[in-house]
Amino acid sequence: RTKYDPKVIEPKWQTRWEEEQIYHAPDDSPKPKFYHLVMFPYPSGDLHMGHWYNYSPFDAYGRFMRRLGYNVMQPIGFDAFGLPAENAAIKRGIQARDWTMANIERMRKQLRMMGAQWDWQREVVTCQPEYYKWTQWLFLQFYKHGLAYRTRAPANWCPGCNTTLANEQVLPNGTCERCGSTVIRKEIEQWLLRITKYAEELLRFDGIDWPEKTVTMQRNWIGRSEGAEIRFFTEIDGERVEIPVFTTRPDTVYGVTFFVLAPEHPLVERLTTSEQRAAVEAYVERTRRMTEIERLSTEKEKTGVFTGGYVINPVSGDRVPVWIADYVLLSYGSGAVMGVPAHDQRDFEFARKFGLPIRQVILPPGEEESDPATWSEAKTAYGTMINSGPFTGTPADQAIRRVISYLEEQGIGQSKVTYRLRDWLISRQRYWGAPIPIIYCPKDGTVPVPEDQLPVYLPEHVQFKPTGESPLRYEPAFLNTTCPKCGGPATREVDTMDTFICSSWYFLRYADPHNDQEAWSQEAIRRWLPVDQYVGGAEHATMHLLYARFFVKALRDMGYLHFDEPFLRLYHQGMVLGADGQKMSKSRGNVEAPDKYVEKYGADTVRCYMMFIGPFDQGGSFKAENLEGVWRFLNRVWNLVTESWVSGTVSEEENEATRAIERLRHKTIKRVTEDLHHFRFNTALAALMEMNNALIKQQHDPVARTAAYRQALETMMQLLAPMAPHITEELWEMTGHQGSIHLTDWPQYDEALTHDETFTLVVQVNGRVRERLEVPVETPEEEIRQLVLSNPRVAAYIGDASVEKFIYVPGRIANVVTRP
Ligand code: ANZ
Repeated sequence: RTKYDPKVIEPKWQTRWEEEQIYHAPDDSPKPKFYHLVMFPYPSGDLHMGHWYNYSPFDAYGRFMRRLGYNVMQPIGFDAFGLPAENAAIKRGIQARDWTMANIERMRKQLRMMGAQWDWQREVVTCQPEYYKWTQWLFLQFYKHGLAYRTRAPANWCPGCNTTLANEQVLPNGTCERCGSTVIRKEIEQWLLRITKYAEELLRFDGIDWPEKTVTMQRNWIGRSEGAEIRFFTEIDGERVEIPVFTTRPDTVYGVTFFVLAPEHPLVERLTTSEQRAAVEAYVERTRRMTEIERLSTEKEKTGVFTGGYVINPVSGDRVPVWIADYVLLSYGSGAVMGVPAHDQRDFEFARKFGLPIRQVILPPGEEESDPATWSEAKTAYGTMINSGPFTGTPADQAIRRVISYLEEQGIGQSKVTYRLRDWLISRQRYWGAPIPIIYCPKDGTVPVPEDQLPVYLPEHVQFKPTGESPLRYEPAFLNTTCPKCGGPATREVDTMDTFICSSWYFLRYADPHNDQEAWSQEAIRRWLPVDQYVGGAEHATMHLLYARFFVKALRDMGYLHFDEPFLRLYHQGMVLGADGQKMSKSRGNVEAPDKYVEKYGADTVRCYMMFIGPFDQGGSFKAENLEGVWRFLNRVWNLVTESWVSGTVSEEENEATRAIERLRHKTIKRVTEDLHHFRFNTALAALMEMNNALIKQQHDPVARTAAYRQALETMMQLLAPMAPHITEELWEMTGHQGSIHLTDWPQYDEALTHDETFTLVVQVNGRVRERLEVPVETPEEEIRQLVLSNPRVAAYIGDASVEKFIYVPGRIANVVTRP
């Protein structure tokens, strides 16, 4: 008998699998494809516990699908551009590229040690020119189709990282997602992608199976609002100036008692009177230092300043004062709000604070009109229009429609849909990213780099200067170039692209990773895409997962793709926590590195333990001592198979014992199959543990030398293989099988054999037959007794009498004898 030694068998099989390329998904397989994708890692240094927690069950699922007969493509790569590399380079005086490539090398080793079925032939590394050439090419396609544009726009500026951030990278408390600094607003020239063009389509999730929570998060992020635009107007220096507002409640238009502009609104300056100028300017300056999130906070006390100007309500004819206030955002709607304090809570608070009039114009059902001075909050419910001139009396269900018709007839407004989603700001004033392939020529202006001149190489060595500008500005060899149009001197764009661009298309590149003629061939894309199942963290709900959908839709419209949604089924893993139940973090001191445990127990134990922690989507605590339990389980499997495998002829006999073994086998196949289909890896393992224990119990019985027992051992190895690929492969070989266990067909079960065999128990009370019960064979006498005595009919015959004797003839009769 040999000892289970993962240190020997794991590297052995990893090498063999790679030599034989058994996990490569060939392009020309006749089997149905299954594109199985996991979010690729950022090469930050080492695979951490979270990677193991994510990848182990993911891999088990992919292996399961392969065994079910699919040509499974399970690629891996590295999301290799981004700030951490640049920050590490600055801190340590090394180059970002060297740091990144060294980390990738380490992580490749660790990914191999995991024993997952990665298709290494398809690896992509986003910071390599072979990849980012096509990232740049894609940018040019977006530019050509009017989906990329440059504008001077206020940006979220992180003073800590010295760069702009996308809205999605600013936390709800207004700080930078990466470094925690307070984000400020700053105006600079930047590139944006027109994701808003797809807002409407991005709200639909047709034909895809995504977690409801993620769908809701994306819907809220896109934030569709239906309402109207109403053009208020005024006269400035004898000129009629219109100021549109967006409102979801055009039915409240008679209740407007003031008007509010975002402090940055372009008309603020012209509307402000000289008496109010100093106060207005001070307020504008103060607002500039706040984030959108702080400004929108409903807890915050309302602030604002009167501009001295007035506008006319085009529906009621009322003249109302114009204020500025930070609760109105420039970037939403039209950056202006009609103040209806009676029916909007923020306006109500604002009016109360500044003593502005409040006028009720909506009567909610079942209420009487009342004096707003007695109210403690706005009446936001829909209702009948009152105090609204010719509209007075219009019922709630017609109010909005009628006001909008009127606006349209009069040419003073129309119905309008507004989205919270903003265009995607992709310029980063940083070095370690894909250069934006644009040239600025004093004569020809903005000129895209011709496609045949791609890639625009990112210099491998740069000097970092704390200027807040891209270090590329200080690299003359990069900066200075010639204009592709006129041949005159010109300069390159020095900003690089947000790394979320790289990850918005990597799943397309996996289908055709070595193509140096195009980003992908139609043939490859049609073969592999869309992704059948995507696994990754829920934290990507609004950025990566929204951007990738946008890319696919835009590229489809350009004619490069034939499908609408990138990821048909999405699955989020839970989070693996420290032993204390807290998130693992350096500051808590509860971080556990997986390598130590892989070293001690081997990858199979760590993999299985990860799956055993709890339901995959719920996460759970990593408790080092619990690895022992899994380690013992695998040892018991090892010992059982190596000790009780009978080579050569076995008995083909069939009897009670072999039939019980067969039922156990079919039952376990059924349980494990159903569990794996539903990502219930913990219960699948529990079923295998039970099977293993049952077989161990009979290891020295005569049944252990039967074909049924031997087949049970084989099935157990086959069912365990997706979770513990090395030990099962080794045992498979040791027990004389040809070829890899991972290429065998998934065991099938017979539904009839998954149920326990039963017999009809005749139940007598005082010798007379009173009941018949279907009972599983092998039910112990104690259970039979309980079953019989708790049966309602039997109980009725016993009545108040007490049971004197219980006689059981196994497999046939139970007789209850009572004493009156
Ligand atoms: C008048 C009104 C009366 C409003 C009323 C609401 C209730 P959602 O649903 O989020 O789209 N608004 C419009 N533009 C704004 C901006 N740039 N910054 C801050 N607030 C803005 O909200 C739409 C409502 O938010 C609009 O409808 C407007 O207030 C305000 F009883 O107009 B409402």
